[in-house]
Amino acid sequence: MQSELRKQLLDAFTNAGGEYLSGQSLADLIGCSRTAVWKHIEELRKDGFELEAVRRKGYRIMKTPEKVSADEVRLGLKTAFAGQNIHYEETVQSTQKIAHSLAFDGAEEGTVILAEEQLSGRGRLDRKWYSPKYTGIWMSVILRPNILPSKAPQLTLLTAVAVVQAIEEMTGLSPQIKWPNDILINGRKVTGILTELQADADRIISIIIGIGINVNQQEQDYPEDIRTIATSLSIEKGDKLSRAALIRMVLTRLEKLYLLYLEKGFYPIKLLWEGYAISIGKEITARTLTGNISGRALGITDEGVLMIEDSAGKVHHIYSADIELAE
Ligand code: BT5
Repeated sequence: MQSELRKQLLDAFTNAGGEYLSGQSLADLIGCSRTAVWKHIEELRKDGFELEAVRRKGYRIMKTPEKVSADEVRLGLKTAFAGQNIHYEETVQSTQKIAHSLAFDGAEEGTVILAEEQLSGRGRLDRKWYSPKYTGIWMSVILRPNILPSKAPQLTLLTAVAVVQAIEEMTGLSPQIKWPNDILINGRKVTGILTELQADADRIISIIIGIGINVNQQEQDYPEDIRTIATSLSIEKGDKLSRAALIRMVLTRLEKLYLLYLEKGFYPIKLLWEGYAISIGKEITARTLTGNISGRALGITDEGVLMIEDSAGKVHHIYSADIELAE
């Protein structure tokens, strides 16, 4: 919808203070047909506005969508750097893309890019991440750890622990982690993490951690191809949740674990991670770019690499894969 028309329409509803406005008066106001008004109303509904239509009375606004403002997130955020600088956008292609360019331009450590909606949210290997408006947390965090590029995957595992702890704290639910980057509740995916790097051969310049958390979606909000594999905190909890509060919890946990990691290395993170891991001791198949490996998941190494023991007793080290659990 053209933004000027949309603004006029929303202003009219705000000024009406909950009273009905007829289709004709709206049409006159914004200078278009009643059919066009109806189309604009449908667009607003798609964006989370609740608009009631009553015959012979017209339309009135019942509820505006819940946005997450950067100020609301910052309010009460007690971190030293994570989220102290928030770059907020309503609609983006991908928060990762923006994060890359801000990082390249020297954005400080802990800078967060937060969007209400992503038009081409990305997963690993160019897969899509479905990121509808006002329902989830779609954010990227810029970190600048002084570690070797080969250690970057550890930050994915660290972030998974931070998100699980935040979800536990907020909802009392018990999420589990499927190596390396999926967070599941009752076997369905509630969060995905994507770690990307800007690095020289032997030095990380910045690491960009993309976090996608499904918060307030309902089952019918998902496209069919992921309806049976995805869930949201609201579906699992039966309640709507404050995205701003959850973002604060994630950033607080993330900073704490990150500082621990910089001081003590990966080992303490590994111990925490194992406490939440779904696959350890189970029969799994790892689908890698070079083929599949099936066997029992032994755990992760001190570096964060997954170990699978096949039926011949050979232990494979897996650096990157999608994992399937045997039924
Ligand atoms: C991931 O990839 O799980 C990483 C997702 C990272 C998303 C964040 S949002 C903020 C930042 N900006 C971005 O553009 N991305 C990051 P992967 O393991 O490849 O999983 C992708 C698969 O998950 C897809 O192929 C679908 O099957 C499924 N999927 C897509 N959208 C989903 C959703 N909203 N909830 C659950 N599953 C989803």
